[in-house]
Amino acid sequence: MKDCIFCKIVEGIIPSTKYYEDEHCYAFSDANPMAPIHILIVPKKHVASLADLEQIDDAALAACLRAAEKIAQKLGVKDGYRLASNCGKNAHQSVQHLHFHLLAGEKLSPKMG
Ligand code: DGP
Repeated sequence: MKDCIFCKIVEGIIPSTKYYEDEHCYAFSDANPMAPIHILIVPKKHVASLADLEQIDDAALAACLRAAEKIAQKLGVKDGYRLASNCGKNAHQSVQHLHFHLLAGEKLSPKMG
């Protein structure tokens, strides 16, 4: 989609540090890391958020979720990770292209809110 930062990253127009890619999804470093490992996993097809899942195939959604464990294994993540997706204003979603934050590399806050 025109004017979507994450579409431009997927297309390689905006550079990124890639961690994983398959036919459905792309994963890259978050520009504003909140943990020693902070990677964003996005579907290649533009969809704004979890509120619009009917616009992407189940295979694309599954690929994003499965990518997290693949990346964790590739990076040798020990003792777990968090996978989170902010959806909408109240959750402070700032980029309107569905993305999953993969956070790891330290003991994460037990607070989710
Ligand atoms: P959220 O608040 O859930 O919408 O998170 C959006 C994340 O996207 C935020 O952690 C910072 C990251 N981000 C925003 N713009 C860019 C960018 O141009 N490149 C990269 N790598 N990350 C970005």
